[in-house]
Amino acid sequence: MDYSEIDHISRTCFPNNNLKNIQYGTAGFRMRAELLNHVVYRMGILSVLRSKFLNGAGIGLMITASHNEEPDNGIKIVDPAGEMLESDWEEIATMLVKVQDTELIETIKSIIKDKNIDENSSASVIIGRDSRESSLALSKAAIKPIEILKATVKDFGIITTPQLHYLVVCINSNGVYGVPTIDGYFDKLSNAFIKSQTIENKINNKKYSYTNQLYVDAANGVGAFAAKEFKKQLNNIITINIFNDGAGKLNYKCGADYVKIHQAPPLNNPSKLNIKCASIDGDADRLVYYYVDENNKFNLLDGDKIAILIVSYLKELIEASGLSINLGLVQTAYANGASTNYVTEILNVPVAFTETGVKHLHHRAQQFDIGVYFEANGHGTVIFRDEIIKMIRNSTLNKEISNQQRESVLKLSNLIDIINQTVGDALSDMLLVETILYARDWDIVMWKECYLDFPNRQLKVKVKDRNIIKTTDAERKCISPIGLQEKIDEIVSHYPKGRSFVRASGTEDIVRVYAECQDPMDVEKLAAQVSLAVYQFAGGVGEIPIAI
Ligand code: 16G
Ligand code: ZN
Repeated sequence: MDYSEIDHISRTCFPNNNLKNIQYGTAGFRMRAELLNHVVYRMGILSVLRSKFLNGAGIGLMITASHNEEPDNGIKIVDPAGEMLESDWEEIATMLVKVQDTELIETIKSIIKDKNIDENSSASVIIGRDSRESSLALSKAAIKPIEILKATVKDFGIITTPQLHYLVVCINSNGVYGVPTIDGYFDKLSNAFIKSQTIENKINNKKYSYTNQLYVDAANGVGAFAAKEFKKQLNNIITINIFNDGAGKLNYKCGADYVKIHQAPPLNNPSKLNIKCASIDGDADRLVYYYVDENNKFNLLDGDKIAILIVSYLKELIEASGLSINLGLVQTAYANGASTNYVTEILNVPVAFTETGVKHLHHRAQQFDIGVYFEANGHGTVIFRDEIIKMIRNSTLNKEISNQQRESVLKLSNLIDIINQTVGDALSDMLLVETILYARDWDIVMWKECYLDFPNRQLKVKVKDRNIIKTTDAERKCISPIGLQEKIDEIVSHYPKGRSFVRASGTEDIVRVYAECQDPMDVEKLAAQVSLAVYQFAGGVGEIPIAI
């Protein structure tokens, strides 16, 4: 491997800017774009090492800062099965980004030695970037060392994060998962959606009715490109009206994160009442739905509502198919308690909890035959075990089963193709939601009313060192600082159906507080009291607490 060139370019073009506290977090590295040059250069190197370590398997690199504001950017590495980078390599990534320029080559050599990497193995990297102005230069900086190290680079240019995950999986599965091109992605999802219109028998429930009009807030991000392509391909079936389509400022008062946190419509929202709207985030891996009703009330259908819609429909199909399939849902502590109650008590489907962050949910979901996972913020998907996919596909050919069973397995088989199983994908999830609403002939109000969320509130508290907060039990219990959990328990005990937890954010230098309870009048007070407890026990600084 040509280290002298790597070293020379590193020192002359991408010197370390010695950022303190830099860390490969749940979303990779994320910060102001101008600080990222040496980070992306070194991640280019690391992706080659990771690929060689895995005997030449394709590794993904995505340049994006998702829902962050335009001046930010970031980079994350995608493993060959479309999953997030393995955790011990996250530590290596942090270390590689931190070392001084003079130590870079020695560090690369020591990684090669420690990991027993065959330097002569081939290496391949698949790269994509979002639509930020800074993304092109950063992707060039990441590609530079990959070329010097003579690895193969497949640069797909401006694509959504889930498209990158799809491409990585297609390339590594030699096309079994799908055709490894952007056209292949659109064709796979669009064809399955078109097919769903013929195999789903829309039930006429007389009261509510499905409408194929959908307004999509694309956060002025890369998702607008993908949404426009689906609009074109699916024009005869669904009318997708895109706003915040790229002309405005990225993520500014729009997008899934804004809508979820502020519980308010985005900028440029159509003024019509009771119409079905969806918001995706800046890199199109999160989706929420919403509508404004006749009383001008904003109604949010977040990741929990999407998960429940999917779980209930899958359960119905599995039961009707007669197949023995174990279905489960994975949530985090942020899931509204009413959604968890609905799934466990009404649907009788098991719910597992994990820490925040896609990789945790994804891994837990793999333990079910069909695992649905969603964060309340709208990031999620469904994953099917390979044997279950085979079983479903084989059943569609089985002549011995009843018509009702065949119909269900055909529907299940087609749903598998609508879903981007590699990671949460806002547009694939949107097509899935539309398929289910169509099949049930539901409008958005009917969907919203299947259960009522408990009132909830999130606050942030600034503390001296957020790492003082340590949690257990999927972040639902705080074990440090001592005494804080007891205090939270005491506060919560005064509120019917009260629940609250605190955790250190993985993406911001703050502690997050979540609170929910039965009475909407109480929830602000509960959140404020818990925030005050955090402030007092965990060394709060500045104002107490900051409402978001
Ligand atoms: C990252 C995670 C997201 C999580 C969020 C929590 C991935 C790809 N993204 O954006 O899943 O919800 O962090 O942020 O894992 P927080 O730690 O600041 O609350
Ligand atoms: Zn995102």
